[in-house]
Amino acid sequence: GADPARRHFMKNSALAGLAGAAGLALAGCGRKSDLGGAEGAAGHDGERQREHGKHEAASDHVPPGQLDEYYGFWSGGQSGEVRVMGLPSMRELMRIPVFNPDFTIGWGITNESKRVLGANFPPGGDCHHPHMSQTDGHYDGRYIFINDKAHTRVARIRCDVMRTDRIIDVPNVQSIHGLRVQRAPRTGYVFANGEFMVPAPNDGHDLEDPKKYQTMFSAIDGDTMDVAWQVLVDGNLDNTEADYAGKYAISTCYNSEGGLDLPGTMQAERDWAVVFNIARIEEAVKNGKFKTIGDSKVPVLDGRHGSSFTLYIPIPKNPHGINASPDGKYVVANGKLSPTVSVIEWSRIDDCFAGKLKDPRDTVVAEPELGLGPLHTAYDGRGNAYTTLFIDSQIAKWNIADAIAAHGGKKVNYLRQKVDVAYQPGHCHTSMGESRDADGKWLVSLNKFSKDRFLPTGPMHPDNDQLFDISGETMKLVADGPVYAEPHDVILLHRRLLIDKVKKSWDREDPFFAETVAMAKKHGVNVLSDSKVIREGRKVFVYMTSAAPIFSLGSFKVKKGDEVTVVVTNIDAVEDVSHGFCIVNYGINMEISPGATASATFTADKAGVFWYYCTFFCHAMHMEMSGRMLVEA
Ligand code: CUK
Ligand code: CUA
Ligand code: CA
Repeated sequence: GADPARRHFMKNSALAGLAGAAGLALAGCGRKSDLGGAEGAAGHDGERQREHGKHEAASDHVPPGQLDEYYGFWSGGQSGEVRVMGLPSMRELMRIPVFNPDFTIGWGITNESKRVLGANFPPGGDCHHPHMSQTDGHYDGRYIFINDKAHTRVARIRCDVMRTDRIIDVPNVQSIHGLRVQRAPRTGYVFANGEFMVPAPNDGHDLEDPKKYQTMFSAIDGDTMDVAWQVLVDGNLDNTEADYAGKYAISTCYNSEGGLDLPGTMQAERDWAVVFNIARIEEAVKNGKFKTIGDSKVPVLDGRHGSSFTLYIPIPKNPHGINASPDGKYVVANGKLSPTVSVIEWSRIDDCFAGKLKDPRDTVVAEPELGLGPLHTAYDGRGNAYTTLFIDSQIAKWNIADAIAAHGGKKVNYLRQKVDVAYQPGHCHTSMGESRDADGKWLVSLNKFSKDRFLPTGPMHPDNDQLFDISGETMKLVADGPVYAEPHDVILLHRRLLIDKVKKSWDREDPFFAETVAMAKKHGVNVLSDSKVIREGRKVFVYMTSAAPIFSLGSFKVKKGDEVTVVVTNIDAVEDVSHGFCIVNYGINMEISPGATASATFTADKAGVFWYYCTFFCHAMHMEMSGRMLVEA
């Protein structure tokens, strides 16, 4: 366990930071939470722990040669990538470049990746929320969607090849933060929150008039990656979630005040969660009851207070995460500056939209007090919830039914356990926990601080993603996992969802490089067999194949100033024999895995002899897998 003195320091410094910045005192709650620590919970839960002390924590050890039982898809934060990990080993298996140029595979260099990234793509992205497509509340293994907070984009990753295949800009808003998928009947929509409020259109007018600032909730068609519709809201939008019936999406708002600085966002005792009525919105769009903004063709509806499309549920205070329980009954908004979470019952949202409930607050069926800084909640499928407490550096395990009973006046303790984490957790996530198949085996706590848990690495520390066994009555810490900045969220998926779907070589008909193959065809080139150099004015097309350990062209000649397109097709059908194609001093590298065609276009702006070589160690004679580009002055 952690040294109590150090934990105390961490808690106080986090509190001081918050209070100092905002000119607020949170001391009243602080005292209380000191009693609510792991030690403090002993009365009720200590007994339980002793009683069930025989339950040994499961091991994170996966013996050599054996496979992990779970896939984890980790957001890479401002690295812009998604990381594929195995669980329980927490071994990193692969990285999927999404918004980030990556020299490893030539992401941002190859023509195929530039078709995904778009022209003039920015230097990276800030991705927080990876979510897999679902069908009837079950993960379906098709796609993973992820947001880019830094450039207001949403990306789609194909699960069969684990590669990004679409990236879109979301119009009319600034910064996509919260992202979730429609669970039923299927995905369907990808729901995306616009976080920062700006004038609309944001064209240089109304700069100093915050009353004209606004943001919107967006629904993207996950099949076509078109923005289907947007709904204008009051306040800003933080995280979002969807129900299990396909009727609603719901987003938290921490800035109902419309504040422009930190104190400004903390004035109100309650902000809100806003519910979107999908059927009513679709109906209005169908009937043309929308406007468009500027050049954008996206239908925009007005969902501000008084609209029939939305419901504003008051939630204390600056709520952050919002998480639906896998039984399909509840959704929990996490209070952040309030020590509570608010349990909302979906069926009461039905009632409220039907006019049967007067007060939107009546949709809240419990508001358990858990500790300081509740941010996100996960579920085990056995009726328990696990909420991260950022300021307390803990996870609170609590029972949903007991919290509802307590809210109704019954004398029951809904708290099951509090465990210390190291330190300051953001999201936590359970195995299969965001689907009907929540299996309650593992929980990962994504801790923002690692402090003293790893060898020092300079002023910047890794995050610490801690693995807990939650299969028994009590949570048990199994492993610490250092990770590069700055994951926010993760999904943990049983391997059965993907293990037979993931391709081990590229299908020659794959759309990822179909445009390149079509170009070759127009040149009369069969990319599987031809080695050809074709000139069209100042444009030169160089076609070759790769088969360990040779490129089919040992050299090719161009003139200085030519626009050169090199197209390489890997005809090695052997699993795992990827080749690379790097031109020295030319900033070109691309990966060509079995069955793939890859291409890169550049200007031959330097005369001379430039060697190209293979960057993947593919063969005993890999060092010899090279050739020369001859650039005539
Ligand atoms: S957010 Cu980062 S800890 Cu972007 Cu889901 Cu809560
Ligand atoms: Cu091909 Cu190394
Ligand atoms: Ca607020």
